[in-house]
Amino acid sequence: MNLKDVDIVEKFDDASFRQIYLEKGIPCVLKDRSKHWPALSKWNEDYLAEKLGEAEIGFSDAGFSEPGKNYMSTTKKMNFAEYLEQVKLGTNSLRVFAYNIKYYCKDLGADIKTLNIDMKISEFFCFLFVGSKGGETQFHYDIDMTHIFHTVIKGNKTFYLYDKSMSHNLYSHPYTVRSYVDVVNPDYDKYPRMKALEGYKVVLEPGDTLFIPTGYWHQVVYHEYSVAVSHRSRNESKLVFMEGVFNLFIMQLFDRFMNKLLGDSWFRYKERESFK
Ligand SMILES: O=C(O)CCC(=O)C(=O)O
Repeated sequence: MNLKDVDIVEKFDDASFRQIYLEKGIPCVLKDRSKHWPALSKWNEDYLAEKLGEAEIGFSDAGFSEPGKNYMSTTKKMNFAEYLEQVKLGTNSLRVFAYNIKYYCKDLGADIKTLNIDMKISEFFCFLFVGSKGGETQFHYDIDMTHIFHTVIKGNKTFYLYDKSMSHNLYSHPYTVRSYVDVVNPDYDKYPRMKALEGYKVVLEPGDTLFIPTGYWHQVVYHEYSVAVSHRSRNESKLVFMEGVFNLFIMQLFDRFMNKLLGDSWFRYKERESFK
């Protein structure tokens, strides 16, 4: 498996970003796009607990990848304040996955400003991600086929990234946006095609914004308590936009229906297909 470093863009200009990364679909880390956000200085645990502590949130665990589980399904609900207490004690590796912060908490939402990039970036679909040591977001690409700008506010975590052309070597499951391989501990006996994988690895730190092009596979590993938000920008291609609509409203619902109907045997069928 070949893992390259992601380019770090220190001096941003829109034309170069568009030409070198956006149009070619190559990820990069943008430095300082978020330095004017109040979130970077304000979002300590006490402040988050004050603003969001009472909210009952659905949390995800590693079972995100277990047979029969749906993409984005949650495992447990609890108050955010209770979760933060458990994280402080190091007793919880659950994660908040894609919680619409601008919709559910206007005060925290106001601490996130624009990225000052010359693209149509959705202000409404701004999602919060929280996790801690031991937490992991398994392999997937984003179902709506948008470009993602993922900005870390606290802590650091590692992203593993692969282009869509690597789907075959990632044993992607049909009717889903999921792969069940683990690039951190690759099992080459079970998944020999993984040896041919070529992708990127990057450790993100507070203030870094990772650009994840449409349809890019990613697996995320938390090394410590980390808080991040992601912005989305619609792909300019109508065809890609339609693929996102199809994924969300047809493919995903079909997969959920089959999960309910056939459970484990539906998962085993998709797994067999992924080996072909
Ligand atoms: O950081 C995470 O836990 C997941 C991030 C992710 O999957 C995304 O932004 O699409």
